[in-house]
Amino acid sequence: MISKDMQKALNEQVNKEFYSAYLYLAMSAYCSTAGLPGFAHWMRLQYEEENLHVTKMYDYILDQGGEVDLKMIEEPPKEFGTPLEIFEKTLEHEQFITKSIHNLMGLAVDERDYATQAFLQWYVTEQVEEEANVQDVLNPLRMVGNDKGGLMMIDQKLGGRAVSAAPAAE
Ligand code: OFO
Repeated sequence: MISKDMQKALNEQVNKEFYSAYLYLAMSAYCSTAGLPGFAHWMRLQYEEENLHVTKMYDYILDQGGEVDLKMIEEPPKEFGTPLEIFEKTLEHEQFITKSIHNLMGLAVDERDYATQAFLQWYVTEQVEEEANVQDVLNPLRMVGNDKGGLMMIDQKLGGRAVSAAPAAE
């Protein structure tokens, strides 16, 4: 069982994870149109990961006898600028999501809701990986600057990103 406050906070996080998925899908479309198939592939996989983040939390709310409350998803931007700007925005977004997960964890601690703390630990760890994955792309992007050859090499590398393991079973 979860409190009403926790139910509301988890539903708000579901909405943020949906927005993340939407944002990455918009970024993927933008990169495809810009002739950057590797970047588009990376963003598309990110979109799929976000859908997993949504459904994992959705299932938890239901498993705890709570009510799922799906709100309207904000429209993502259509323009994202250069590859470097895209990844700077991505890091900013993931840092925002990390903060949001930490606030949720703070609520679970305040409420002495041990089940939700255990559940959220997966997201805390996942956010470390999310930010590190973005940094791994951001660093070479900062190095190559506007050099077309360098950008093409990074695009090729991102095209090889493999699907990451599904979230561990509960
Ligand atoms: Fe769901 O972690 Fe990214 O946003």
